[in-house]
Amino acid sequence: MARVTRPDRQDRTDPMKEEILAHLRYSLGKDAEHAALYDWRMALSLSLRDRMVDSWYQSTKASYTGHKKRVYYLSMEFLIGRLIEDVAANIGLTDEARAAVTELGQDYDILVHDEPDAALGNGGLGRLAACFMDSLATLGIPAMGYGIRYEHGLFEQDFVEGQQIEKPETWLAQRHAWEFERPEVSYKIGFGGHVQHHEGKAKWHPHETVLATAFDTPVVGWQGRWGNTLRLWSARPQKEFDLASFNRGDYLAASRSEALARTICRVLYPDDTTESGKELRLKQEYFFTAASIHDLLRRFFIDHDDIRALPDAAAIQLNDTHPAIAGPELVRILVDIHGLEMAEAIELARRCLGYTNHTLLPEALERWPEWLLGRVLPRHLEIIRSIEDSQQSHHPDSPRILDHGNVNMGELAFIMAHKVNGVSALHTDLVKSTVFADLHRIHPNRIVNQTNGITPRRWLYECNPALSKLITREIGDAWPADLDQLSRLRDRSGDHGFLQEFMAAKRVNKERLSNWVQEHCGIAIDPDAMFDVQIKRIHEYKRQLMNILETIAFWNEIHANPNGNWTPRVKIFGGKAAPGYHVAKQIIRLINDVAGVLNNDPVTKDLLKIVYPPNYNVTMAEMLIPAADLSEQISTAGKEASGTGNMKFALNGALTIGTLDGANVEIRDHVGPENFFLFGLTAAEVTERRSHHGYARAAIEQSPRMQKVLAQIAEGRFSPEEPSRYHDLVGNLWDHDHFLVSCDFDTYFDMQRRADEAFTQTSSWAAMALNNTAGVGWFSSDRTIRGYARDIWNVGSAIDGELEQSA
Ligand code: 8GP
Repeated sequence: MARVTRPDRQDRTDPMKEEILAHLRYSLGKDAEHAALYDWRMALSLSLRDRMVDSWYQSTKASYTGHKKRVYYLSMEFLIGRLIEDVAANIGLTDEARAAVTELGQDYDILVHDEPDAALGNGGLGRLAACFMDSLATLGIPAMGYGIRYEHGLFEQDFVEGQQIEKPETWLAQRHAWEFERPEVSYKIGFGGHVQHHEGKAKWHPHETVLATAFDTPVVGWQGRWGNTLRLWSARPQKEFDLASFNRGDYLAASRSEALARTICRVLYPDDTTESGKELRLKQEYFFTAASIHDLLRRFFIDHDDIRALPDAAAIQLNDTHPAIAGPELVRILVDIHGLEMAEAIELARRCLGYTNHTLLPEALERWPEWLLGRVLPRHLEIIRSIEDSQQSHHPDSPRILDHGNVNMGELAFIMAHKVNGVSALHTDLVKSTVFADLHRIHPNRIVNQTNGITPRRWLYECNPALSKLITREIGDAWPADLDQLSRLRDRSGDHGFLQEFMAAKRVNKERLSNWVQEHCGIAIDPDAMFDVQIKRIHEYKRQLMNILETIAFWNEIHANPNGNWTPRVKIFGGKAAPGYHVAKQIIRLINDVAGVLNNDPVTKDLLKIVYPPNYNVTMAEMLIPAADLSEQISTAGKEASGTGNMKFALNGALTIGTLDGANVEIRDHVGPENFFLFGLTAAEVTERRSHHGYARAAIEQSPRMQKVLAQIAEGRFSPEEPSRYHDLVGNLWDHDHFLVSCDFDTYFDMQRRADEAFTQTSSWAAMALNNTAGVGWFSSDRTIRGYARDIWNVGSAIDGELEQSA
């Protein structure tokens, strides 16, 4: 396969500036004098998009002509964030774009910040999908990401009197610069109705249908060598609107079908903790999965006649169970349309499918009531029964898919996939020994591990120019596509001058953040203080609660000895709670209440501050992570499947304070245990401790420090206007504490003081920070994708040599 080369920029007669002006005029209908910020931003984006298109076309053509096997990554979430800087960096145009915009009299940074942060995801799983898209393109693996083009992404968070309120997100209120609408790519997706059986054949007659239409965003990898497509589906009514009803004056009836279609892709579900809208979520899942399966089959039949060759042409990856209906859908098409026998269809579908598990939390494992699935997808329920029968006939002791009136989507995904993967070594072991223990016994070679990774392009090169430039000066510019090269920085950990430069880059980022915090939160923070950051979804298992309790304990300690030799700290929080998750919302409120008291305490305010900016998103992460000294990864061991924030922080030279959970275990191995603040029970100890009745009370009774903090909260020290506000939260810690805050509290507090002490030793801290950056090259998502390509997908790269590096 000929290598796809970067379009030669010298060939172009129009420099960037002319292209921007041309887009302003011909795409936006404005001239420079009348253009608003939106027009400039769009013109810049469209100019950058133009520069991606050639490489994107060439790649698509090369995958067709080379008959390359493709990866289809099905995900309900793609948390892509902003794209201007990402695209410019990947195609090597950052400087050119900035210069052009500046010459045109505009402020490049203001344009960049005008772009909405595309938040088509909740958290880790969605951001992982976005990093994977970047790596697939960088590695030249022909791939397509399939998801939903939600009209409203993840809600915008605001705080009113410290409480989270949710506002609709509106990223599509303005035109999305990067996408191409494909009205000609459209599939009918049915719901409901009945199944007709005749002469051994089944035919599904859906009751309602919507059209899925495609919107394509090119995803071009590092240096523009290869481009893939993110194809997001939007729902359209099959019949535009009912003119007869309209003419009768019944305007609501006239647009009923339109309303149904729009509802399907209107919002991203915050997650499953809200009961309402379950049926709609099931419809969303089937909607995008079915459209994607139709689409990949259409592509397959362009150059194949025999459906039996599908596994050689398509690897379909299910990002969690959300697209698990892909198994029954593919079987349905193979049996009902292509006439295959059920057993052969199941086997063929299995050879195409892989399933990634992202969580062990029981509430996050999807289960649909059988009656509901049968009502929305009657033929699929029949097929699920056939899959169940086939599994039971081979393995009578197999766990059931259909169980007590529910359809277990985890079991379905497992049984229909040829490989199932966990996302860190520990998580994969736990998948084998807990949720899927019985299935693992029956299929011992099916579960594999693929430890998560992050794209170094966005998470170092783009978000941390100060450090990137220093690294490039030291080791050359190949590292963004070969992150293992960072290990060469280890040699410099004894070089005082270099360490000073390394920390000077950190300082630049801390100053930038301090200014932002002053401007947006009205809080003065000192860049000399330790910046301690915990950013992620708010959840009991992630233990933001333990962090804020420790903050109060530290505050008490300072009060007891105000002239002590304390290390100043800024505690930074960021994250959203699912709207229906009451306890998580209480934790947010508590953090804000505590911040209100501590930040105004004249005794401690120069030593301890709390900052919690609302509406944490990808863009905010890009600013917070480069400025962090300490990364909080403190989940209850055995609960965080992997984490990816932990990798981003270490890459940017923050030290981790953390438990042996998820990928923390592997990060610690890579950076060296001496460069990591470890505390807490192990996963095995957590299980053991839970078996002791009253473990929380016993632990708290042994910790006067924690008792005092809990008493202060319970007495209303942080909520004087409503002293009982946190009674339940505190009561729950004494009586239940499912996530063992009580058991890890003291060791966490002690380890924080060790971190304080270490931070005062500036040169050894710098060396530890450098060893983090130097040690985490392995966590590039390029390495992860190489692992999937080799162990799960059996695909190659269209760029010579790209998959040959060690995975
Ligand atoms: C997350 C895991 O919690 C995190 O540990 C992991 O790093 C990440 O997936 C990527 O593997 N899980 C989710 O985001 C998740 O389960 N989201 C549910 C809302 C669907």
